[in-house]
Parts: sequence; C-alpha cells; structure tokens
Amino acid sequence: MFHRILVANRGEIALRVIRAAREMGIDTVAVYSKADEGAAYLELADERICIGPGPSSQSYLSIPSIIAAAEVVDVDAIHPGYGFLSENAEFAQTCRDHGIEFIGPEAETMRKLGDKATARDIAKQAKVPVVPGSDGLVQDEKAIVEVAERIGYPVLIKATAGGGGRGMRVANGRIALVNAWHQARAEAQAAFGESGVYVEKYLERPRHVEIQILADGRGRIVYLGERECSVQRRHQKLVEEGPSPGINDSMRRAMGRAAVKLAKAAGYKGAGTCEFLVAGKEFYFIEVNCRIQVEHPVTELITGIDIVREQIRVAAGEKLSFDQGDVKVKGHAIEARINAEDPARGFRPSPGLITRFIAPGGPGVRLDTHVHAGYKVPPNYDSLLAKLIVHAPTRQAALDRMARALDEFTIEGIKTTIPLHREIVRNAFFRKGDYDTGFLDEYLAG
Ligand code: MV4
Repeated sequence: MFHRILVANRGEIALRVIRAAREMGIDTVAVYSKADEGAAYLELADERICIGPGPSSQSYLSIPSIIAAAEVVDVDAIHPGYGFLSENAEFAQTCRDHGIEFIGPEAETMRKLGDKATARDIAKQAKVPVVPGSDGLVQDEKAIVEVAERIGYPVLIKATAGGGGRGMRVANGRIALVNAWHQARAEAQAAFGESGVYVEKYLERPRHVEIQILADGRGRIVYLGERECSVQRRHQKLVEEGPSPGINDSMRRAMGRAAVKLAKAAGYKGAGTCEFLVAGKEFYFIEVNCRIQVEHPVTELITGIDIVREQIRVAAGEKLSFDQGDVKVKGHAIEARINAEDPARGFRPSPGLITRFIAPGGPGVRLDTHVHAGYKVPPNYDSLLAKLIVHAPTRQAALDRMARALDEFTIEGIKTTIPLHREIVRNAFFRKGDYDTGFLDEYLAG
C-alpha cells in the first residue's frame, strides 16, 4: 500500500480524499494555490504545499507545478479528484514516467475513452447499445447528409473531444445540417484544438442515468448500481439520486452489465462511470467518465462501499475484495449540490465571506464540505460549496429527510442554491420521480 499520496485538487473533493487516506493510514500532502492559502481543510492533510498563483492554469492545472511538488515531498501516488487534471491522459502518463502512481485508469485507456467517437466504437464492438448514428467521425458534407437521412432528423452533432455537453449542435433538416456541421467543426477546433465530430439521432428529453463501476485491473469488474442525474442546468447537475426512479430492475441489470462489458473491452482499471441516456424503454451508452465523480456519495450510501478507498486500493495493485454478488443496493440516497450561486440571477457566482454556517445533521444525513463560518469563497474556481446527501429506507423517506435537512441548513453572507433545492424537493413531479433532462429548465421558466 502507498505510504504517502499527493492530492492534486482542492475543496470538498480534496478533503474527501484526505479523509479516505487518513482512515487507511496513508499520509497526505495537499496542494494549494495562493487563492486557497490558509483554508482550514488544508490543515487536515499531513502536509501542504503551495503550487502557484490563483489561476488554475498556473496551479491546479499545471502539470509541471504538481509534478515538482510531488517530487519535493516524495509521494508514491497522486489522487487527481475530479475536474482539473483528473481525465488528462498526458498527466497520468507524466506521473507514471516519474515513478508516481496516478490513481486512475491507464493513460492509454483515458486517451481512448476521452475521445467520444472512439468510446462509442468500443461500446459498439462490445455490443453495448449506442444511439443510432455515424460509424466514427463524419469526414465531409456528403457523409453527414447520408447518415442523417438514414437515421432521420433531428440529429445531434457532437465533438469527439467534447463531453459534458460542450460543442454540440442539433439539426432539423438538410440545409441546417450542413451549416451545423461547419459550425460544430469550427467550434470544436477552437475549444479543443480538435475538429472531429460524429453524429447521433437527437433524443428529445432523455433521462440521464449513469452506472458506477470499479475495476481492479486484475480481472474483476463490478457495477455499483446507478445514479439518476437528470436534474441539471446547462450540463451542471444539481440533484442526483439512486436508485433511479425512472428505470425498472430489468433495465437496471442490463445497463449494469453493459457498463461492465464496456469497461472490460476498454481494459478499465479504477473507479469510473458509464453514462447512458434513457428514452422510453431503451437505453443508450454515450460517454465514460474516467474519474471519481462529484455524486459518488449517492452510491456509497446505497451500497456501503467506500469508492475512494477502493480506488486507492486498486491503484496500489490490490484486488477488489468483493464481487458482483456481494453488491447489494439498500434504500435510497439523494444528493443536493450546494453552490455559491444566485439562482434568481441566472446562477451568477456569489463568492465572498460566509458569515453564518449551520450544518444539518441527524439520522441518515451526510455533508461533504470544506467550508465553515468565516470561510471566504474565492472567485477563482467552481462554485461547489457542499454536498448534502441523505439516505433512508425508501425514496419517499429520503425526500422527507432531504427536505428536513435542507430546512436545517443555514448559510449566510453569500447566495446559495439551498432555497432552490428546498423547492425542488417539494415539487410534485420530482416527488413522483416523473422528470427528465428538461425538468429544471421547465421549472425555472415557470
Ligand atoms: C444527447 C442528447 C440527445 N440525443 N445525445 C449532453 C451532455 C452530453 N454528455 C450528452 N448530452 C446529450 N446527448 C443524443 N443523441 C441530449 C443530451 C443532453 C443531456 C444529456 C444528459 C443530461 C442532460 C442533458 C441536457 C441536454 C442535452
């Protein structure tokens, strides 16, 4: 097992990794930028080291700065958290080239799956259902028109280097399609330095359901149930829950098996997520996320498995200590993401000093946060302040528990998404489980 790991991230996920490591008897080194200097959570690491100024490009995204820090403090491994360098294949490779284990999949796996058209190809090869669409990238106008007229409009053009919704264009007919194709390519080139695009049938208001997987790279791959993530705005999730209220046991099992098949075909190692869209009675693979995700606690609460701990164990070369038959989903969990944003003003970031902070607690309540009264939310980064996760025997009980916990939660000094969550959890459609990816926009539009 590792003796010391460096946590190449900040905020709540840095703290989550520090906690897992501490329970495993592994020392931690936290890195921080000037904008995070003095943050209380940094004191919970065994050591901390400044890696640069506030801008991410010169700190949390700087491979040389992080590798230099890791060399100075002499760690065995680096945990990348989510965001920043977590899905950067070059970073994974650089870590390993320096004799430092990257806590995540092989660089080559990340490269393949990070390219969405390649991930789609791997899925198809593995007989995992994908949305009807192109075979690989579409190379010219003629090819895209052919694909569109075979599958029927509307179609969705996606950047192969994209993901999380960036670089997508819907087209409803031939003329629009050719324009959209040129626009999508230009946009992808500008955003990702890679113009490759592929096409899929556009699904109207699908559900977004994802499967958590764990692979030890030694032959064992398990799925840990699913999370329903359809409550989102501009590809930012607000609420996640598990099990999904929108699928039945037969789809659940088929999706889990599909995720494992895909992971096997890709030679996956570590914790990962296979994303699917659900439309009617069908589900379709769309992307793999090669990282621990924000919403992983939902799965931890319903399975009792510490995913970050397992991620560290398999990175250190240990086998998974359980198999699929040992994974039992118990009860229901819901997560509310608490962001420093003002929903009344278009979710404008609301950084600044937290003057009052009263945390919810009691039975079945988990709060993952690095903030407290007196904490100053820096303007530089993602606005996630806290994740409130509840667990209860049934979905109804979990909804009531979430409503109660949100009512206990007080944050003053800045605007947060807490009031919006109080409304969502009481919304009749949400409570019935009758929602899809169009729910939040529709709700906000009134
Ligand atoms: C789609 C789709 C409809 N049809 N693909 C958005 C993020 C990226 N991961 C995939 N996304 C979508 N892909 C086809 N063929 C609709 C979306 C989509 C979406 C997906 C998941 C969660 C929220 C979403 C919001 C808008 C669009």
